[in-house]
Amino acid sequence: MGKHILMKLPYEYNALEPVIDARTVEIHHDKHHQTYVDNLNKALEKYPDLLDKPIEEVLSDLASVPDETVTAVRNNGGGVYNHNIYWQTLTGDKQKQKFSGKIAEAIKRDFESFEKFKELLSDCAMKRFGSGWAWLVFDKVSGELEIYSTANQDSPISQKKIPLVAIDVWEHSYYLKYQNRRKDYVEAIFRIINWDIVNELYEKAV
Ligand code: MN3
Repeated sequence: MGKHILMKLPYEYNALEPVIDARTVEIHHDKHHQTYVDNLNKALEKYPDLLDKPIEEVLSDLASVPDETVTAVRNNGGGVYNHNIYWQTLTGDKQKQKFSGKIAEAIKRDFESFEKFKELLSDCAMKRFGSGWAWLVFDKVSGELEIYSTANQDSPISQKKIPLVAIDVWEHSYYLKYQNRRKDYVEAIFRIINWDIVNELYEKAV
């Protein structure tokens, strides 16, 4: 496999407007996400065996990563993988924003309703102090959906959970447009979730 490369955005920079402005998408993807890729490659340059593995495999087994580089891999590998999920599960396409499929049934089963789910995930995103992520994940052990947050770039995949919806609450994901109003960004992001893809991820996970 060799070096990690930055995933291509599945849409134009302006595709998520007005929820997320083009400039934010451009900087977030081309600069922030790219930096995680570069630093991950640096962190693994002395470990060709690890560099050859898909990042989700490395993150799923951080115990196999040498001590001297594990923090850099956790932070930058998480940064690469978490953003891959983030871009992939957002869309400007109205058709794909329809809450439907097996995932919709499962959300209603585990959280009562879409409104309740939204309330719980928003609340989780608001309570994450500082930088981090709020997630909807599938927990392989319990067989249920779960909402929780991680600090920094820690990834659910390192905790045996499969990420389905990702809300990046680092300020770089919203500051240009929303400044300090994380709540407005979180409220708006529910309008651009790509339920088609989230459903696919869910069906693959169960
Ligand atoms: Mn980010």
